[in-house]
Amino acid sequence: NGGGKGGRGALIVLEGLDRSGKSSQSARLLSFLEGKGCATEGWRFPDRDTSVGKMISAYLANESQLDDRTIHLLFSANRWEKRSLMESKLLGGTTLVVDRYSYSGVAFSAAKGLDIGWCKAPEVGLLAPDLVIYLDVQPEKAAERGGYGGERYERVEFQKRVAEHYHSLRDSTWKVVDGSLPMETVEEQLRELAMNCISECQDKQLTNLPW
Ligand code: NYM
Ligand code: MG
Repeated sequence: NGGGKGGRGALIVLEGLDRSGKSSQSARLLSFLEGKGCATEGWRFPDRDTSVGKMISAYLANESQLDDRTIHLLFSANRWEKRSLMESKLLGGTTLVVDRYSYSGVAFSAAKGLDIGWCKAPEVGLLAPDLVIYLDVQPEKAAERGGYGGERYERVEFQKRVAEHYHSLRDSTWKVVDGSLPMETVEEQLRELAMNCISECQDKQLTNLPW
């Protein structure tokens, strides 16, 4: 809780394949942090509520067709349109638990065959997370979890390529959590990682993605 000591909030990102448990775990983490009296908000990307987000949502639902580079830039724009709000929330002491971020942007587009450097470029200048929690689940296992929701990208062969690209993006801010463990075990690990991150980053400056 930055509040008491006047420190900034933490930018905590959850990443993983579709059906890796990110959304459930973000919700659980959020209510845990709120219960601790920590100023926290849950965010997600794509943020489907903005006008850019609505275009993304239609694309994912196969209701519109867009060129691969065009949709890539829309996903990025959807983060850019939230950057200043993100910064002011963090500086104001609110911790953000964010379901997907730039790593999804790069891993999913690169899995289509786009150049990784090209995919990273529009992300440069966005805020760097203090902690990235990667929920590691085998693509085959994820697919068994009640199936996919019928959106674009929700095919096991594609998800395997996404997983490879995620792997190549790992850096020192990443913590890999075994997402196939029981939900309560995963939840406990996330709580500890998040609490440590929040107390460690209070006096650290916000930085931009190092890409
Ligand atoms: N996705 C998500 C991307 O391809 N690029 C991005 O930048 C982001 C944030 O959108 N299959 C993909 C990953 C998912 C899909 O996300 C929708 P969700 O978390 O299912 O709403
Ligand atoms: Mg999904």
